[in-house]
Amino acid sequence: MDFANLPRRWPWLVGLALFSIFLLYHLHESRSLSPTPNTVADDSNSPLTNPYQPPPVSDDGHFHWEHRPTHYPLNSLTPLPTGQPKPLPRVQHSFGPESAADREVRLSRQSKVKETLIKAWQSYRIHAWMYDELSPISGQPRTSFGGWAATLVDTLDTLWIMDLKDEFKEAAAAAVHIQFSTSTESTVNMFETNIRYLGGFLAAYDLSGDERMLHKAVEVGNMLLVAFDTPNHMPISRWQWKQAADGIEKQVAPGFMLVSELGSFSVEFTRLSQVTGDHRWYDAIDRITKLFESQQQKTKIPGLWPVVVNPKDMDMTSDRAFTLGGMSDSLYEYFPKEYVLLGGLNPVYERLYQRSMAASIEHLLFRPMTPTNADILFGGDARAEDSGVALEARGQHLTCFAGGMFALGGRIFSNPEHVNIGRKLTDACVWAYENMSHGVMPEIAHFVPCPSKQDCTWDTAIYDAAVLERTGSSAENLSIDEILVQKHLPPGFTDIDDRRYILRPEAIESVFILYRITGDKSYQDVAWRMFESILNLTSTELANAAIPDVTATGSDGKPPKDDRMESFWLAETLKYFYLIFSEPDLISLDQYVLNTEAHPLRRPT
Ligand code: DMJ
Repeated sequence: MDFANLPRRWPWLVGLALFSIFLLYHLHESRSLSPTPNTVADDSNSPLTNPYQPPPVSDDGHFHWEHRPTHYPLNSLTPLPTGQPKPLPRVQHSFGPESAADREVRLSRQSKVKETLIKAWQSYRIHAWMYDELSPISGQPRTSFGGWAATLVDTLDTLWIMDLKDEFKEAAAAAVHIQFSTSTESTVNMFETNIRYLGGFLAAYDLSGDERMLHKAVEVGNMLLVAFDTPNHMPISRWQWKQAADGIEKQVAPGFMLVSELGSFSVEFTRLSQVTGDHRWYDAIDRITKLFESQQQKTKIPGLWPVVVNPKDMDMTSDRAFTLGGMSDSLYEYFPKEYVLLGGLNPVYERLYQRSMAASIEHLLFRPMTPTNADILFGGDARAEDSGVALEARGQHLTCFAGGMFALGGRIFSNPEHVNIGRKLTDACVWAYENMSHGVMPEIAHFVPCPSKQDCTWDTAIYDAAVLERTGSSAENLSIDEILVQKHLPPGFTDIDDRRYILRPEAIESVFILYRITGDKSYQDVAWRMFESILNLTSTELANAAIPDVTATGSDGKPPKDDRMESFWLAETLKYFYLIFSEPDLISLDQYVLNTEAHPLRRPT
């Protein structure tokens, strides 16, 4: 060492020292996010040339989930599939030129949707900023999903898509300060955390490229992974986060879990592995997928999984209740979406889709008897009895997503019959909207199932008998006409089991997907009628409110309202209404898959 020249060289030496510290730091940090050493053969399957680097950890005084010791370390990790994504069939219709008149109508409808979003967002911003929800009548803030600003995170990508970039910037900057190391609630719902928060941050990152959104996604992902630290690596769905953070008590997966809660981590976890190059998340969902596949033909209705499963004992064969609706829905929705997100490189998702849809067509889908003999289908429920499978001819608003699922699956797997089924399922929900007195479908209703899906003729005697059966002894002294009036039953409906409309998206979701797939412009008109009806019932001074009974009529001619606005109103419902009136290449279904909370995630190219 030439000490005489040291003064001239010191800036260079200091630079070298700083660079070495930087390098050591990043090597250390990337190890803490990388798969367990030696368990993944190599990283060549990472879709990234620059694997994810977390931001420098400052001693911020907060607990970090990735530092919690693991009780059940993994012996091996399944990495993301390797290879070039397959060239999948085109999803969207090839749209031609649009007339000036059509464009004018479309844009004016779209601007009304945007206006509705802006009003709700500004009210949230003023009255409930950083809380989970705004109460749309009282203006009170509300905590409902962990206390991590659910509406803010869920709406990030909607703001981006609607070109509200200043609002996006403000929300993204605020989101950086959300603390996932703690929660205002003692039990956290991992399904909701995954679809709303992880999905929300991933889409915000995919659309904007804002690295801070990726860091937040990783934070949420690290927390979610702790719920998989169980002996068999199956997750806990209703999670006592505090005990988990303490790390003293070992966790075990529950013996009772809703099947959608177990089966709906795949899309978000896969995207997180893709954008970070860290396979731990993909490995976690791959274990669940393998369980679903191993039991698919062993359940009481082979091809389908029951509503309740047992992750603790890894058993899905006991429960007898089956549906495509609430508590099962996104399990099925995610098979074609996960296939697409993986660029067709894991064929298991096609098998899961094909077998479950074949069983659904046979056991769950039914044609309701309607006065106009409409050729439509609802997704009902089924119960596996010892004597055979019994159909419950219930239609749920939640099941309205199935039209979009069949249509997307039909396109991806080149099956026009599935696109056709998707259309009929979508049309049933549209029919239900249009036949309600205020133009909005209730949460759950019963219908008369036609004996055949092929043809069906209205029969008043059969309908009346079904209404009387559903009504039971409470209507002994009433005539059929009195019952129909008293129960506000539109023709074709035999009962309305749950009269709420809670600002849900599933019907417009399928209408949007069918429009993008078929190019049928009548779906834009359907969407507009739905939008006007929903707005007419739900608008408040501040935003939009849930409706406890869509059949009721108050003194103002409308049903009363509930003081509740779930974040999916901004994340999903308004996004779909906006997108159906946008240029078809905005969030093209050939470039994105939308998670079950309508968060668009980039497909591989
Ligand atoms: C949303 O959180 C998601 O769409 C979920 O899959 C079902 N329920 C709500 C919307 O209704």
